[in-house]
Amino acid sequence: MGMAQKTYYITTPIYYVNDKPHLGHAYTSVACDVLARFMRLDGRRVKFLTGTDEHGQKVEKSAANAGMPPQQFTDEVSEHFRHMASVLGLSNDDFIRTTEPRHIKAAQALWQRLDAAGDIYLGGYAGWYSVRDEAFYQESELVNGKAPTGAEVEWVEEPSYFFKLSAYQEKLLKFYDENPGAILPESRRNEVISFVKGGLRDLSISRTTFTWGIPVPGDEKHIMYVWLDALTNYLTAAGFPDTDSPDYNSFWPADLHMVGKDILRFHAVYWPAFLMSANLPLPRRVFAHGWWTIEGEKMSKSLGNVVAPDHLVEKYGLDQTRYFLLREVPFGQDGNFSRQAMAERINSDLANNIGNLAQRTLSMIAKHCGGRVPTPLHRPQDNELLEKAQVTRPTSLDDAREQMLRCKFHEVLQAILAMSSAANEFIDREAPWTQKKTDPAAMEATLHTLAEVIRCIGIMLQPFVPDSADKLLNQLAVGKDARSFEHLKPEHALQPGTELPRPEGIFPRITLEAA
Ligand code: ME8
Repeated sequence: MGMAQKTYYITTPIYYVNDKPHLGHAYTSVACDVLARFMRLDGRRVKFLTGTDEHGQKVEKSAANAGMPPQQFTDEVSEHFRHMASVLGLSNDDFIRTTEPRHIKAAQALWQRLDAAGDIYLGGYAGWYSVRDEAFYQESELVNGKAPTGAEVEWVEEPSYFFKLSAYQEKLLKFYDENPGAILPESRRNEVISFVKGGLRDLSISRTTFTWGIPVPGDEKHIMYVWLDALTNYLTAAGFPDTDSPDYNSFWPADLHMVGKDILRFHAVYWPAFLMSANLPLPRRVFAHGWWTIEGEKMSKSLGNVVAPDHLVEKYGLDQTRYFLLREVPFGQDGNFSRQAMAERINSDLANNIGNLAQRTLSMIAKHCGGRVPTPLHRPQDNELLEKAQVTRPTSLDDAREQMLRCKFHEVLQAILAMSSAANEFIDREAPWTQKKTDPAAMEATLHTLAEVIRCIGIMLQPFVPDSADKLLNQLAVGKDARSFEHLKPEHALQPGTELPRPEGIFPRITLEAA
């Protein structure tokens, strides 16, 4: 029996085009990129999707404010998100826009499935709506006349189709119960469960008071509620409604929908209910990450403290930015961005720890080993350190994989840093600068072991800091085809005598004044 290659389908939220990309969008996208790269290096066939959410009242209003027809407006603004993807070095395989024909077709096909299941009926909506949240609210949910998120609400009364969400309460609770890993982190999962236990009302899924959306099949006076439209993007990109297509068969259901905590309810309640109604498999996991503030303040246009991804990358470097975002805050918790924290993190982890290890080792090899990979001796102390470094012992790579599947980025990074610290202690203990005079063979052995640890660190760092890891591995003359996790194994160790390029610094220090 042939083993089919394992696949991994991961998605970012599709971002609203009313706004320019900022640190928050960059965060979600970088986290997904790291996972996508990790899974590829681990031998999986990956589909990594991102894109833009272009319909609805919020986007229509932004277009009107910009004095442009909505299509032209979305064409322009969605480019900012494509640009963000390239600035952040994202390895996305697709970029979806909800105004594309493939998506309109998929959203209408999903509607028809819900309808065929008997879950759609025509009624009238009278209640509160927040354009900023694109969400309906109960009178009882309002706080001082505003949405619980603080957004303005307006009174809406219009004919509307409804989805029988109330019929899915028990089925959803059963699903959460049977799939404890379907919503992470656990605290968020508990919030979702208590929300659903509190009772579900049928959901208004069409609008009639504006036109910027996907027409409801068979009743074109209605356009689809933007969240029903938007959530379908994940299916569209997997080839839906063609459920016989190779893409659909390889990639649906998605392995992970990564979202911010603000939009968990849509992904963990509405989306699985729609899919159950349509008789389609449910995504394996939704992870809701935390919220960033800037120097202790909420990010907002009025405060003028919105951090643009371009700016971060230009000022601190791409890899430094990516590293900071995933290392600074345990993933799932809220975080605070400050220039000081950024500078400290870059210096302590990248420059002083990993950078210093590479610098010391590679410059000694250049000077004292003729610029070639030195000869190992396999002493007990070498083996002990390499045991730690090579994530070859099945448990360690399994650990990293398990941590990544559960989005514990900071734990994987901590493990890599611990290897680097152990190697720095080894170099101090062995003192190759002394061995050079007393026992040159021991010096060579020490440097070989260190270079080998750096090779493993370089391989493991690739998903997080791809450009720097590439440079690091280039300096060790590791071939491009010898960098997957499979190559962590000792049989792929650096070959003595291999000529190495001239070393150069990879992780520069930054001063706080420059931050
Ligand atoms: O909600 N901290 O799009 P959106 C962390 N179109 N993450 C943040 C953040 C912050 N301060 N600000 C934004 C939408 N984000 C819908 C999604 S999906 C079918 C439709 C991130 O442009 C976070 O991922 O408002 C959040 O969920 C997302 O941007 C919201 O992006």
